[in-house]
Amino acid sequence: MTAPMLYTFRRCPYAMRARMALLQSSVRFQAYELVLSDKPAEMLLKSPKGTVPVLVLGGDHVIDESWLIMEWAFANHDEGLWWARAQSQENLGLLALNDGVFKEKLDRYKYANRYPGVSPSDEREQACDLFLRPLELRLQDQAMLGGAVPCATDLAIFPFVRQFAAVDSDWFSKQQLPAVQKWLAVWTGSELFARCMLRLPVRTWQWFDA
Ligand SMILES: N[C@@H](CCC(=O)N[C@@H](CS)C(=O)NCC(=O)O)C(=O)O
Repeated sequence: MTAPMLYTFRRCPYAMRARMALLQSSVRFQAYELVLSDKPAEMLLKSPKGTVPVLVLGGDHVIDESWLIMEWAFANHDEGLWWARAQSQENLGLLALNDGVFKEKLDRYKYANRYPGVSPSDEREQACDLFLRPLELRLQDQAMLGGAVPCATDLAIFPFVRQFAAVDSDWFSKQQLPAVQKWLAVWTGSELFARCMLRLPVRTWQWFDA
């Protein structure tokens, strides 16, 4: 098999989860760090919807949804059962909330200027009510979403919580979300995250040898 090739964007939380899953499952891959305003024609031919990440495998096999890239990665190698533990009803429910209402509120909070008439502080409050407080309750009982140990849901979700926290880190640090704050600090300080945030030159294929 030719090496998997990933079109990616370093700061995209969907691309982060894909890169971490590939690294965690020991898949050796090449990566193309693109410029969002100048997506390569070859990528758009393979995935016309134009979002990253896109994983190109041998032949015509293309996976252009981050969660499905994670599934493919863990199907390759998953000694720690990171994928299996992500399949519980609770974890799938959390993922749906993250990719749905939380992402929507995050965008309206972070990029408020793109949403005229929207109150960023209302969006932030709703994001807490609908997602971060339920997440807090889960994490008060267990260190990770996989239980005592991580799973694919942790990887899929924390890049979005990180983005939310970074909009106003001072405000975030003062919220009554101690378990979420601790969990986020563990992940942002992890070796896996550092490896996934490797800086690559743009518009060129490189081995992702983090
Ligand atoms: N459902 C997709 C969403 C991916 C997505 O929306 N990625 C953003 C970057 S964070 C993107 O490529 N947006 C297109 C653009 O900005 O042109 C997935 O999970 O892979």
